[in-house]
Amino acid sequence: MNDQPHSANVTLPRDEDVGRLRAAILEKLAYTIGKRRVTANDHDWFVATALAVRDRVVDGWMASIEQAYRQEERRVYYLSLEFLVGRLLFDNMQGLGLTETVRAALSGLGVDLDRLAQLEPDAALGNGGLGRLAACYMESMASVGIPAHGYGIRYEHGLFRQVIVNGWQHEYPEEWLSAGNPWEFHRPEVVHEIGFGGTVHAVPVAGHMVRQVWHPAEKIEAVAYDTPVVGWRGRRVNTLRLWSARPADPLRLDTFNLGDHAGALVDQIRAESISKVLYPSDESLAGQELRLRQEYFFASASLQDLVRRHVGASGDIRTLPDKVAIQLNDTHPAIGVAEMMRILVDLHDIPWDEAWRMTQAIFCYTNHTLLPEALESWPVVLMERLLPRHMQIIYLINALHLDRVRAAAPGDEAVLSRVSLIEENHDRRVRMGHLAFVGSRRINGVSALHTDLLKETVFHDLNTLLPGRIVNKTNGITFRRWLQQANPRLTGLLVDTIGPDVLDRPEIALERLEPLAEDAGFRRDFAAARRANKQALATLIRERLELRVDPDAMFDVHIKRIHEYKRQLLNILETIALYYSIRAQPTRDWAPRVKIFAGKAAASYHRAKLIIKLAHDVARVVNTDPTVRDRLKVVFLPNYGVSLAESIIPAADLSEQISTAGMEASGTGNMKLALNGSLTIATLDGANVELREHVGEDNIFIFGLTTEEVEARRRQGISAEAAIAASPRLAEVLGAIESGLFSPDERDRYRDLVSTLRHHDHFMVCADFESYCQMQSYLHGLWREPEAWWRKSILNVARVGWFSSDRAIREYADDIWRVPVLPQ
Ligand code: B1N
Repeated sequence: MNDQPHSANVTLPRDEDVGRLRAAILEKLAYTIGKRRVTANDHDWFVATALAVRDRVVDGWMASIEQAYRQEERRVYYLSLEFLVGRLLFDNMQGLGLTETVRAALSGLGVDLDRLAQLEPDAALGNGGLGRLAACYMESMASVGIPAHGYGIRYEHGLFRQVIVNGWQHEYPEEWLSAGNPWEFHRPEVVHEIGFGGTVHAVPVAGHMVRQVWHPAEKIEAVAYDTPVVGWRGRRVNTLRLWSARPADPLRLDTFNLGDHAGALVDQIRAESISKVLYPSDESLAGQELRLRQEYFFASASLQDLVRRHVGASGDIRTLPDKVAIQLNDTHPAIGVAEMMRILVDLHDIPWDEAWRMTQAIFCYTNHTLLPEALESWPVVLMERLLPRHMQIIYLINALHLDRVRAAAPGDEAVLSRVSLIEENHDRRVRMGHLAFVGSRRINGVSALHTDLLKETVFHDLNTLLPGRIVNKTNGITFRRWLQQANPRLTGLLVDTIGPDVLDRPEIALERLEPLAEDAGFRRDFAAARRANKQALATLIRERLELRVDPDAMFDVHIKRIHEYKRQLLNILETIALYYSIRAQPTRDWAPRVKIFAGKAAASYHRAKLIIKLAHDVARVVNTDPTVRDRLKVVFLPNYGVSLAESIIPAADLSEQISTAGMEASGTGNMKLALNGSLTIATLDGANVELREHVGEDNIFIFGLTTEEVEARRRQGISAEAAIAASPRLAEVLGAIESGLFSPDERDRYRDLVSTLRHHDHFMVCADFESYCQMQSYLHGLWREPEAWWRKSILNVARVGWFSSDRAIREYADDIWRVPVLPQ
């Protein structure tokens, strides 16, 4: 268990506040949960506490909602299929300044707040960085005072629980709602009907006009669940509205009465399956019909909801673009562009051209990846069957779009086929990125490099045709969660040394840390805070894996989804090389190192699962080899998620950000680790490029091929034979894996894997191996000079303020949404 105190150096709560809160908790325990102190278990205490805290949120929430109505504020709608929220207790207490009051109220009842907090299940409604970014942005929008609503799906099962059995990943359903969710408010009265399938009929209306009327074959309902999102210091409380699916008719009574009891429930199951489970596909196309149903379900419910709100408040649909900005988090909600046109043209009788101008003024789109396997496209036949009216609308958008293209580039058939919303190779497909692009006023990438590549690659032609729409918004992270909550020890030290406004304006205040890098006394305190965090992580590792690690060893951390482009394999190969070096010179004075891995593989991504198995096979050999003793340990922590990240990140010394250059759009773990004092070993990829600019090139450790060099290599061919011939240690490592040295029970286990590395090194694992190893041994040396290491570590903390999600959100507010923010 994490034994950290969860907050530090805060003023003591007042006795009367403590007393009131204690009474409120006891009231919840009695009258909502139905228990007395003597029979309450920890979970009851958690729920009672959460409900008492939630009560304190409500007034501010209502005030924010009323203010938005009264002042007719322009609102931001953030549409995302994923919100990787994690736990909420500390977010809410901290936002309201209640943490110490709650702690004292509970301790008077003999209950420990930090123990309770561990009982809250993570809301894991996301796969990785994209979903976590949405959660950070929701928190920052409330903190900088933007009237914002998040819209998504209330999945009954979030991202699967990862269990490792004999080194292999197994997936189990995640049950975050099984004991109820104390934060949400069910809104049974907020319901929208969602149609699928059926036919479209042209109905004549006044004059020569016709109206297209869609008669869906299937109707289901989206019902709202609201979770308040508390901003820092309770400045504003916004809403995360998640939709749950239910059948329009719960039971077919006629079928039931005929005795077909299961058949009578078919519609219910079909409807409810839409919000049943999050697709565990990160950076790959889910592809199934159910996924498209999820996308349309939540996009349609959200647009109906916001249009109803707007028309209810202003009475005029035509002012929608003045009052609303909709952000599409990747293409997952891009069908919303066609849905908006349907709402405007078919339901509100707005002429097509005007509706299209309105739509383009309302939507903006964030692209998060260039990986071809993640660029969404849907077969035209599927769209025609499931969303016949939307397919017509997309055809018309495309026809008008291509007319403009023809006018701009007469006779250029190649350009025409590249910018068409319909891909005509093999089966015909709708390119969702293209649809999002033409329907949006702004398109943004998530790091400077990624945005440049967007302009050069997937959106090259569209950017030429519709110039000026693409802008960059480098990602950010919320420091409230990733520094204050996750690392109270470091936060306490920062408050003591550079002052309490590090909590309010960390982007500026952290700079005052800079001179303290030269202060030996401060370095000692800084190292001591980190030592305590490492001790806590060592305890967690011992409890979960029955493995002892030395808290004085370098904690070398590689935590993220398992993917070939993220190159956990490169790290494992280097680990094996280090293992052989230690065995070859067992008496040399090796600085101890713990290699820590954590991350989930998509259930169907066999190669990623094999990489997890290899990490375990290597761990078994290394950790039990008596000649290695404690100088190298390999750890794989199962079931990575937000809460586990909060335990690992404050204890990390070295951050692995080693993706193949050009492939990681941004990364955000890189920012979280640097903020907590890790040094970074990295390729020039994603936001690592900007991290280097901020922390300075002496304080980050860059290796490997650049994006251009990777491209050039790939053009030459991707055989790694030359790289292997030039590196005896790489040859040795590959030979060992291939021969079954780490898999004596199944000698061929890694044959294909190694053969791919040798002959089709698409991810440049072999190409970058030597350069990576050299940087690792340089860092090994640096770790032996603690004063130099801590100096760099402190400078990292001092210089990463820019990566705050408040900064990112302010940029979105100014350049993209055109909404005002609170002064900093
Ligand atoms: O989005 C993050 C970035 O920091 C990461 O670099 C990027 O890899 C990540 C399909 C995705 N891009 N695309 C996805 C997720 C789920 C899915 O079904 C694609 N995730 C990212 C935040 O910008």
